[in-house]
Amino acid sequence: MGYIKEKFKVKADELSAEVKDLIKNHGNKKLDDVTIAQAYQGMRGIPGLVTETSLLDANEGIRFRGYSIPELRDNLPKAPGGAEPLPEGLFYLMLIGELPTEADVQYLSGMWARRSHVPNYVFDAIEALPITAHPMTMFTVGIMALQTESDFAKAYAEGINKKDYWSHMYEDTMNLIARLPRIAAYVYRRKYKEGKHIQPNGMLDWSANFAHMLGYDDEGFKELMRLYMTIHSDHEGGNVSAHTTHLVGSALSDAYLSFAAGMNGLAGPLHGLANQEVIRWILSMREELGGGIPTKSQIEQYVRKTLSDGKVVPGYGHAVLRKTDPRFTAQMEFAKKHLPDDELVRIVWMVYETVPPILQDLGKVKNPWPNVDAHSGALLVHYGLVEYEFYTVLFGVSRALGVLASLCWDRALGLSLERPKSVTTEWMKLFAEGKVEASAE
Ligand code: HAX
Repeated sequence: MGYIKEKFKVKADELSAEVKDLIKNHGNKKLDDVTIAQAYQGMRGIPGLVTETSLLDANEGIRFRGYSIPELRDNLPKAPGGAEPLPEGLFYLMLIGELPTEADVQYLSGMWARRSHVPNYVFDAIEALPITAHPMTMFTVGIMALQTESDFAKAYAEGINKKDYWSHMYEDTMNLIARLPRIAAYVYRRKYKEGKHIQPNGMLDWSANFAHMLGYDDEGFKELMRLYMTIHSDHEGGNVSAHTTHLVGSALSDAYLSFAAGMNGLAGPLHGLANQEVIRWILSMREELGGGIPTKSQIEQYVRKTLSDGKVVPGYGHAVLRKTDPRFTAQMEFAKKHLPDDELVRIVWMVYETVPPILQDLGKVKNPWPNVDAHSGALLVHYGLVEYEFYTVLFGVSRALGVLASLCWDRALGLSLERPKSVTTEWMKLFAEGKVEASAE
């Protein structure tokens, strides 16, 4: 057993004992009351999930095991000569709960490089789809084809003890994270670069190798990938991709099945697909206004037209956050340092000055501030990755780090099958009139 796996086992045993005590001594303590509005409106704010890897504060933003994004940028190991954190380090932090050393990060880079082989039938499955298929569809089909490799599914079929579930989930997690960049790059090169594929370079770190396989060997792009893969990885447990991965995993579906399900959620425009929608929206605005940098009043008019057409302004708003997303700020800082004069970046910043007061004036939008997706596209376009339909795949590769680390914890803690209670509107009406009592099934 590798030393990270051993360390995870020690941590998991400790926490499992604490969780057992917590349930035994305080299991009946109420976390919250649930309102009728919460049941109809997306279960906002109901604390019904446990996720160890990160915690979101509405005003402060995400913290990974207690560390904010600026703190991660200061404290996680970097590539030689680089300034952005290596996502291998963030994965270690999420999995083990401690900051990694340089050696831990190198160990993970090496392990993922060694495990990165993708069998040909995965590429064949992607090839079977029409070239017009969305990259997220190709990506998910690739992940599903790879499910044949699941260590967890094989072990379960052979009849393993439930105490060992975590060990097989750990192996699946490491193998899947190692292989995702290859699958994602294959999708990109197949769809946009005439099927001219680029072989991996096992000497590079995980993000740099991904950039290389996509066809971008620029050092600036590699740094962007390291930052991008770090900040998109996790956003506590209730977002659609994390929650779906966890939910499907609770049926003891393996990591491939669970993660592919999560990716189908990420592919929705109110979640991860918003990153392609933002750049599509900005490019259409620029085209409609005849090119160049629009004025603030032109942007304002375009925003108002979007709203009056019954559409959302992509990249703005959030189900939990109530301030500018620190993931947006991190990308803005990257742009200020590396590409302050980029035209698209300047438009993104003008949109940032224009949109919040308009959304605020609507009176119903709970968070008028930008989220992670409002900035990412402009950075990618700058380095030449202009095929915006691919952007959610990049998000998906990163999201694997958080949701798969969480899946290891789910199995290590022996979390139960997820099965909340549902009721009908007829029942809700009777409840509102005091004619039935809320009670567990
Ligand atoms: N533009 C226009 N209207 C918006 C809006 C926006 N950016 N954000 C919220 N609203 C509207 C909602 O559609 C809702 O309107 P109705 O009552 O008419 O249905 C109202 O304001 C209240 O919504 P809310 O409570 O503020 O927001 P929700 O928690 O329901 O939804 C969303 C959160 C992220 C889905 C929402 O803000 C949105 O649609 N934003 C644009 C899409 C987007 O950027 N999604 C990415 C979010 C981050 C993420 O997951 N990234 O992967």
